[in-house]
Amino acid sequence: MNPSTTDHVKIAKYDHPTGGWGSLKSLIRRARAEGLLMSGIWNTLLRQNKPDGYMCVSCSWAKPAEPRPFEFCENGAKATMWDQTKRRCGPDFFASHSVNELLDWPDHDLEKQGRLLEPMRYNEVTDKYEPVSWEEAFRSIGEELNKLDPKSVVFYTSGRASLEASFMYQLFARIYGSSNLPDSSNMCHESTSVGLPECIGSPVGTVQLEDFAHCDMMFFFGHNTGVNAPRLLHPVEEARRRGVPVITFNPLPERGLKRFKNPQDPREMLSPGPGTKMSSDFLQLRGGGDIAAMTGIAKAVLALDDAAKQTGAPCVLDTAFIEEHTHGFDAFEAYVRGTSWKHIEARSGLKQADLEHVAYVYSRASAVIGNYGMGLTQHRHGTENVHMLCNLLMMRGNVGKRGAGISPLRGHSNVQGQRTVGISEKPELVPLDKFAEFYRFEPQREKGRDTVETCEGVIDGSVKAFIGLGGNFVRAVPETGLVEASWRHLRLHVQIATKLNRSHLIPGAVTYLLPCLSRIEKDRQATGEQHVSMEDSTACIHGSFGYRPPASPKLLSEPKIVAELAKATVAAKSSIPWDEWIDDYARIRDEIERCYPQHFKDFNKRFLTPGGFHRDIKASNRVWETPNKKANFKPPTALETDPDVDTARPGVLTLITIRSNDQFNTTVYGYNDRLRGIYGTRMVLLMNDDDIRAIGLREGQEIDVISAADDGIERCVRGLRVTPYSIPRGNCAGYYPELNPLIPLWHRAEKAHVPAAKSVPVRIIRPE
Ligand SMILES: Nc1nc2c(c(=O)[nH]1)N[C@H]1C(S)=C(S)[C@@H](COP(=O)(O)OP(=O)(O)OC[C@H]3O[C@@H](n4cnc5c(=O)[nH]c(N)nc54)[C@H](O)[C@@H]3O)O[C@H]1N2
Ligand SMILES: Nc1nc2c(c(=O)[nH]1)N[C@H]1C(S)=C(S)[C@@H](COP(=O)(O)OP(=O)(O)OC[C@H]3O[C@@H](n4cnc5c(=O)[nH]c(N)nc54)[C@H](O)[C@@H]3O)O[C@H]1N2
Ligand SMILES: [Mo]
Repeated sequence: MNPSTTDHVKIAKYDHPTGGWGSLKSLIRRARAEGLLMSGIWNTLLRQNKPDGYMCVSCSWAKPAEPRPFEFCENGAKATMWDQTKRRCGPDFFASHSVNELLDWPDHDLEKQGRLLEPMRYNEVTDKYEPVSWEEAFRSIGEELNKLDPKSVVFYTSGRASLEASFMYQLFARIYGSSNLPDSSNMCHESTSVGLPECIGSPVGTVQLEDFAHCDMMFFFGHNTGVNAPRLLHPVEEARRRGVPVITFNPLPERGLKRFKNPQDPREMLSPGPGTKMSSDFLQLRGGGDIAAMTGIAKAVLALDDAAKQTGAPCVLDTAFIEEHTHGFDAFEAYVRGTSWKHIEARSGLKQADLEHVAYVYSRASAVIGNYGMGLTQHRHGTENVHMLCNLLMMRGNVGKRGAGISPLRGHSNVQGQRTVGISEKPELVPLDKFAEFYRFEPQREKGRDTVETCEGVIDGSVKAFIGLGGNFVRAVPETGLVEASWRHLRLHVQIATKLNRSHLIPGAVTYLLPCLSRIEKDRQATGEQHVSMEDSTACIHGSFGYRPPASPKLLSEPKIVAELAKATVAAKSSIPWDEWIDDYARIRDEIERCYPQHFKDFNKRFLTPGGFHRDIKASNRVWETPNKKANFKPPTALETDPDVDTARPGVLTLITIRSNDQFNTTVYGYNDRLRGIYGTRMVLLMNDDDIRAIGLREGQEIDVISAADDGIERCVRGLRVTPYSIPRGNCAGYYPELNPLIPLWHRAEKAHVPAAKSVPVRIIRPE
């Protein structure tokens, strides 16, 4: 594949704040590139994240009931423009490029061709995609599915599809006889979905948007907020103005949590100042050092509590909360006391005095929010990272009260909601009995495959068919080499998508590309215009109203495609009136309410509420849905988040894979990462100066990177540029998905199976 690079590479220091003029300039350039400058796109953006508008297709951050005039950020606007581009990728394009030729194109160039226009079928003889009618596509896919063992068929969902589409999709899979329902969440916050219930009995966070206005301290662990959820910078900025300390832990000095200039505030934009200082303290810890860092803070909190007891001052621990609500504190306390500062410092890369300072600030705050992202979840001990943040918050009663709580910052705009309405490979999380009773079919009760188990099945041949409701599975998963090679043995490969990506270029025996409407577009069905809904990171459900004309008259909506696939495959196997549901999506919402009454009461009425309606999260009210009905302290098994990687071996570095400011997951908008000062290329390896010297490299040199997993599998990415950067020794960083070929499939979070993409053992070699 051509590397992700251009002829105009520049690496420079970027000292400007996030937001500011850089943000606006970047948007105008993007509008021009997509042919949208004079197209009404600015009017469209005014409807983004508004109660009567559409929900942004980028991140999952909360949408306020009283939005700002511009309730969008630089990256949300980029996502809209990328989605609503004037470019079109129709049959002409496919007639002039073979699939083999396209495999050489970088990710950016594939998606840049624009919106897919009509259904296409892969022709092995010509090695090209060719147009096919919808009727023929559905008929043929149904016929293929009915020849296969349902257990060998995987139904993947990327986190963008609506609640309505997702609910129908999982019903279709289950009626067909499969519970192989992996989701992008398996690569993302599954460590949260597994770790949080063990501690607090809820798979989702406990914080709502208004809590940010009432907190008096915040933690950020491993989240690049300025890039991946920029609208969250507004409540953080407001909190900073109130003097709220924000303490950030990250191996990279990410700009967004350093300085921010609000592009929506003319006074700030016109003032020459550097913008708001977003983190009161920024602790540049070693990658994978979070358990150690949090143990250090907990240790210092215990020391402060000991001192308070001696002087008769009020306790620092919230003993009333611990006694009434929790279990396991004694074991946790013993673990913390038994861990030495020497180990904590060595593992975290931070100083005792700095962690004591954090503990002091924490001990003075009465309502604390713990925000986190992929820096905690994508490790071997990702679930223990999540436990540890719960432990730290629970020591001072910071769960289930106003202004406080745990705040996993989810990824895709509806990834959390999909799990809520049944997209899950774990049968115990799904109301199967209700489905069986309401829709008269016998669902598969065995556990299905998650994402990495799907990859294993593709490699060993037990997975025979893959249907993707969005996403770019082959590019997003680890072990790219083996997965791509084995993918070609699939019998059936179907992708429902808006734009061309690399996964579409790896055909099976029978391969279809089914183009769909984006939710920014109007969706007309028999009873008129339809709306959909999604759940944000704070468990609020919102309606989303399409606004733009469809990119092509031949596109179908995701719910419609799912219904037609179901009709072609399992028409007579349940009592579901697929056509009636499609005629009026309100009927799908009624069914969601019937299956999930606790969360979706009066769904059709309430989803129109400005700011959405909040799902019933019991832990937010200190009701713990754990087996012992308590909130549980869970001590970690080790200080190290990635214990089986021996980075002490000479020449082994731990690679952190990251996103740039110019991408949404595998969607690469461009080659500039303005906020990190990297222009014109993504083929960089960010390294500590001392490591560069120790390994005998020089700045700008081209190197190859290989896996240091030593498991007999060769993994290599060629042509990276040595780039000195502020990063702890022993760590290096580079972009996802280009570096995914280096991640072993087995290198994943225990239990949750999230690929450990933030701690990949690698070595550097110089090309001959
Ligand atoms: N514009 C834009 N928005 C997005 C996305 C996008 O690609 N582009 N993706 C969406 C999706 S699906 C997701 S999941 C989220 C992802 O949003 P994030 O959770 O922010 O994910 P990453 O970009 O992978 O960045 C993780 C951060 O963790 C830091 N980090 C790495 N290792 C460690 C560690 O061991 N400890 C700590 N404390 N920090 C560490 C990295 O330096 C980086 O700043 O964003 C969503 N929003
Ligand atoms: N090394 C490494 N690997 C990672 C990560 C990492 O940090 N490091 N992050 C992981 C994470 S957090 C995630 S969530 C996954 C992401 O994995 P995925 O969710 O599978 O990937 P995306 O890049 O979000 O999918 C992009 C594609 O979705 C399609 N698409 C866009 N909009 C729509 C729509 O409205 N409908 C439909 N049907 N299709 C649409 C387009 O065709 C586009 O090409 O990657 C994971 N992989
Ligand atoms: Mo994600």
